[in-house]
Amino acid sequence: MLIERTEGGERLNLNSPTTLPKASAFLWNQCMMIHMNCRGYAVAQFMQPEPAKYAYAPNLEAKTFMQPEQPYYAHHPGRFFYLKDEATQSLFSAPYEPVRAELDHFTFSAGKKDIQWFLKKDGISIQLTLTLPLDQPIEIWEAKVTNESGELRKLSLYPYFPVGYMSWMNQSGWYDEEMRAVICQAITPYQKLADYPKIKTLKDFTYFMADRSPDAWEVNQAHFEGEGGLHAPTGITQPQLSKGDARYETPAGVMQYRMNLNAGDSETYRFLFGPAFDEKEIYSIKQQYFDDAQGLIQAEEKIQSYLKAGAGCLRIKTPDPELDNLVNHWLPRQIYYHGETNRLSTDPQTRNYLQDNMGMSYIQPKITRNAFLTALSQQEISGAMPDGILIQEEAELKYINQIPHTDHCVWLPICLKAYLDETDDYALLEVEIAFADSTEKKTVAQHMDMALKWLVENRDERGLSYINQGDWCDPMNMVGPKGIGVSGWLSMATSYALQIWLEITNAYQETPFQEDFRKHIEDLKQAINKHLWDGKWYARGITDDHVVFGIQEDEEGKIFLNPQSWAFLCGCATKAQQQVIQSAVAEHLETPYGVQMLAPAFTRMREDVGRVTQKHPGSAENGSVYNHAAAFYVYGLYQMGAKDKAFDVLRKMIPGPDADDLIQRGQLPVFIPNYYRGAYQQFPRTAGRSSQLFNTGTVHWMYRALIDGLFGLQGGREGLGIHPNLPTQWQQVSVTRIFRGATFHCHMERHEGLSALEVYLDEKLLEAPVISDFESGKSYEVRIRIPASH
Ligand code: CEZ
Repeated sequence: MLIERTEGGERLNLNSPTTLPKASAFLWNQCMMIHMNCRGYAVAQFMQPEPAKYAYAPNLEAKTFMQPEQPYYAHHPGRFFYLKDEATQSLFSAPYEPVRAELDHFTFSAGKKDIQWFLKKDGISIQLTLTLPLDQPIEIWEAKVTNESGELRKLSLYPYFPVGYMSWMNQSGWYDEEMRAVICQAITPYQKLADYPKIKTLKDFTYFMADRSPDAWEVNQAHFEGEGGLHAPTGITQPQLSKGDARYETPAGVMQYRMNLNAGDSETYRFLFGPAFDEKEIYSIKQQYFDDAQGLIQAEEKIQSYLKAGAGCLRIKTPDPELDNLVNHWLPRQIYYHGETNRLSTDPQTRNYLQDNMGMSYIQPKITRNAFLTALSQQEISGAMPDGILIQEEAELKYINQIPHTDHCVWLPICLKAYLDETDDYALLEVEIAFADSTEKKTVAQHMDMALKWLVENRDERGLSYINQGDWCDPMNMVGPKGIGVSGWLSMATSYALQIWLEITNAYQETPFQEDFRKHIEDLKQAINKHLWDGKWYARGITDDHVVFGIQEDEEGKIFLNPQSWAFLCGCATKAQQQVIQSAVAEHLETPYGVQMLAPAFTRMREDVGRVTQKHPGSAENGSVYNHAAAFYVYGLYQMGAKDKAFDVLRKMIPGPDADDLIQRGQLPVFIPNYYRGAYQQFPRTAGRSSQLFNTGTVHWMYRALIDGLFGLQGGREGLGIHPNLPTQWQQVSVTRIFRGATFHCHMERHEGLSALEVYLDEKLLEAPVISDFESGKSYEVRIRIPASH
């Protein structure tokens, strides 16, 4: 078995370091995240408050966001443990890199609060565990070495934590006896005088601390590696590490522990690795975790209860155990990660911030509420939303947030609806807040009206929405920079946003712009059909030079998924059009790994579309199975009632369960990646390969599609509505739905001879499929009888 679930699905184990060499898992806490690859490579970042590293690449690294398909190489940052047999001098390393010796047993085990490895080689077993505390950027490592060989073994264990190239200005490292730590110090490189006040507050120390004194150590990476290379470092081939330091040299944390292990005996070592402001802080960390016997225990309890609070509102048991496992364990965890960390940025893109918080509606709605208020307080008095939301006092708009995108306003009502469905907190609409550029206060409802009016006004004479340098699709930057080009998708999204806003306001208090908005919805429908329908599907947009693109005549980028999905959502397509579109999507976009974002993928630059066409065909927005876009399609399909197709597309977002599928995707089903490679026709060899990137808006929409669509347990003003859309092949499912503080144990089953859905609440048949009469804190049994034909 290549992968295996243990502890009731709480853990997922991979039993090879080579079959899925990029397989990974991630941990996070309130101020850091670490992405651990099964072979020992790591990418870790902490917030101070901007994201920063404490273990670096061996050369100067550009500051950038997390990369898809992160390439690993021998000197890539990682956490490694060499084990040398003193008698035979034979060497291997845990978890697998850098020695790459064939192991007798390998298990990489992804858990929710920890990552573990169980390894065996020549009668010695090594168990590694990585955990994080709740609120400090610290990796807590435990290495347990056991002699299972039946005879006395003389061994040396060498944890090797490369620190990398810290700075071209100043970097050094030494061993401190009292702290039992390798301490590395640097100055974050800078040149502007104005940066100095910030620079001097940074945590520029990296430490690697042990709970017991080593026999020897090495801090100089080059001396450690020597001529032997990382496969057989010179430092290790000698009897003892040379206790060196690094003086404007690249540091590493290496220690040596000699042990004489009798048969059956084991030794356990603990280490802490992380950034610090100064030696005083390092010392206090030592006191907290190593000098106080309760330190590590308390840390574990805290992170455990923190993670429990992110369990989400669905527990399912369906005929599909892999889906159950993802939904019950990993999906809410990934949503929680987004909602808590904002993808480790201080200026999340507005659309990401709103969608990430949409997901939080199902996990911790209070956070969603605050996020809406934060976002709206940064709206301009013109109604426009900024490209990014500043969530730290000194944050500024960086990278992609300096590029003008026109879609940010549409996410407001769309995400707000999920929050209101879940909480019924319509009082939020009455909260008064000011603007980024005005102290005048208006209610949330008025802010929303203004956002929608901004969208309505930012349309051309045809009535279509301007795209400027991008919409949802970040790199579609050359369609409308002259201020002429329009987005087909955004025109639809604007219509959908208006409709959702009318739904919200009609359920509470009508907007004064109701009539106006209604008219715009109708106008948009006309304009979309007049200018963008190409006979088989909707075009993606019209360029600055009035060229319609994403149509049958195009050789590349003929068909884009988003305008099709959102045509379903905004209701601009007739029944007949919907059918034609579905067939076209099936023909051009569907693959065994999910539905592609566009096809054929662009192989050359299209200067009237932009940067997206320069991405490698089949990667990211250029025709991958971009799961965020696929999730919109799923949501649209559920809205149309295409429940079997919706499930089929949704299911393909999860790697496995077949070994072939897992190997091709190269990823464990412990998160949904932002994409799987597409260009299925053009590059079948790489199609399906995971980006390994767990930052993605997909998860919120997937969860929402499960709640509103598949299980149809969506909240509303009257209470919990019940409209399941189970795939035809499912006879029955059990779903525990936590909703507004109450717990509903729902059992859904198909029955012959039923003409309509029947819902029994504690065995009493309800008149309509909605549960209104319930109390927070109580549990209910709900029996749902579904007509066999539904
Ligand atoms: O970023 C995402 C954005 O965070 O791409 C999505 C967009 O909706 C999200 O808001 C689709 O474009 O080239 C680029 O700039 C890329 O577009 C990336 O930044 C992209 C990556 O997937 C990073 O997560």
